[in-house]
Amino acid sequence: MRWKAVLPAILGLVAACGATPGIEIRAAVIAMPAGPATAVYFEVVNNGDATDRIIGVQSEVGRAEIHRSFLDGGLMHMEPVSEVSVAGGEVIVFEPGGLHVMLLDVDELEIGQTATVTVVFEVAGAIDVEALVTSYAEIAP
Ligand SMILES: [Cu+2]
Repeated sequence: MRWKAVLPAILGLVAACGATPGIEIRAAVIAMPAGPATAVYFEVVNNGDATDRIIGVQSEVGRAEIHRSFLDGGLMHMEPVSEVSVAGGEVIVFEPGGLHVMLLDVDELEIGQTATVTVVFEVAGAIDVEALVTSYAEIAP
């Protein structure tokens, strides 16, 4: 039977089409740490119809918290966020100047390496993403 050879090709095709139901996390990067803290950025896509919520984050390379940056009086501040709602069909972008995963007491990292970041959803559960360590200049040119 040729099925064994065909199945991985089919699975690969499904992944490439982004046809996965539910939550998808893409383009995950970790800004190269310049000190004990840095940030993780990614896009969360809710391919389903129902709202889900990010209720926690974890990482193998540091203590992780959800943060939001905001401008106040011309100065950039940030604050912890306890949860992030992602409506059905919605894309939420974690990016410089907005939502991010803060990594504290972060390990030494090298550009080009990947590290696992776990994003915990209320419904979808824990989703692991491999985040690529990237220079901040490349993330926020
Ligand atoms: Cu932060």
